[in-house]
Amino acid sequence: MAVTLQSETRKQLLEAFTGAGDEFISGQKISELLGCTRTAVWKHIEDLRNEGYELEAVRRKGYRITKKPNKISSNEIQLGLQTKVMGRNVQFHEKVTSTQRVAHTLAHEGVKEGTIVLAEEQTEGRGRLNRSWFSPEGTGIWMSLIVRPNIPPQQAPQLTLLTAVAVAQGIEELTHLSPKIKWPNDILVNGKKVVGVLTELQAEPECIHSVIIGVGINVNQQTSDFPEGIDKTATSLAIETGNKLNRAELIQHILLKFEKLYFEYLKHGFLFVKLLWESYAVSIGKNIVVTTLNETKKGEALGITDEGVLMMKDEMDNIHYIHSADISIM
Ligand code: BTX
Repeated sequence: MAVTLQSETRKQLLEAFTGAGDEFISGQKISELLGCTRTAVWKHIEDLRNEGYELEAVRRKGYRITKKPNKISSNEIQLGLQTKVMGRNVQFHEKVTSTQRVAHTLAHEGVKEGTIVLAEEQTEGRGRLNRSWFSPEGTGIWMSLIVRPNIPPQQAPQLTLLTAVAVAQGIEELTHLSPKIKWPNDILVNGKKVVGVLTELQAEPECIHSVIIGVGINVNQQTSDFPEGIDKTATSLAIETGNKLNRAELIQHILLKFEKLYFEYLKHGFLFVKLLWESYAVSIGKNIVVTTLNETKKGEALGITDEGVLMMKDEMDNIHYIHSADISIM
């Protein structure tokens, strides 16, 4: 109980500072707002400083925040978040094996749709096909989002494509970079991978219980931070823009984009997502190599079907429908 009260007060205080913008708020006003003594106000201000906020204190004027920490705590995500559902419930961890694993347990326990699990670091971040996802501390966005769409399980891959569009839109809005999507789940900037999306299901043959959408975004890493093996293929938004980004702000943008697309998709179907996806696609019309678990095929990427399946034409003009594979562009 004490912890809840403490975090509620912190939230109120941060909301007041956010609302005030560059203006100072007097100690008197803060104590009225929080219903606590001036000494308690001072204690809260000190706590904020310890959390990494920089505050200016001026006699007879009060306090104002001059710099926020680049943290992705629950408070930082929720302050200024404009969504109704997505990200309204945040489970934040400093360190987990994988946010997907945590989200699976929560989804099973029946948490609300739109719940997100976030971590500063993953020790066993995972990609598709049991591959690993490099998730070092404090530099990226390692997030799993839980949704419960009323769609047949075979349509769930559409959500991977929808998520890729939402993330690309969010990045575009905040950075003015030109992200491209490589089927099915990579987002590239200047030809290098900056985002991976992993969609997992809890479902029965006819019905989905929940979809757990994992999004990994390289935000503030420098080139030397990437280990051998991915150092030539991976990049981060900071490398590409030359600036560090506020991760909480990027999460807010992406959640809002996702929410708009998702509810529109549930109402009107996949077609408009498909068109948006194609506008970001890097592979359409190009010669590609498709690698599945069992074979490798070459041909021209024609586009995706209404179900989000990749269509490829081989040298004999045969059309192949690719449900799951890795592609590289020749
Ligand atoms: P993927 O299988 O398409 O990509 C994994 C491959 O990408 C790896 O084999 C490696 O070559 C390369 N790679 C690994 N880490 C990185 C990185 N940080 N940046 C660029 N390339 C990398 C993509 O799978 C799906 C990744 C989803 C990650 C999120 S993070 C939050 C959530 N929790 C979790 O455990 N996974 C998801």
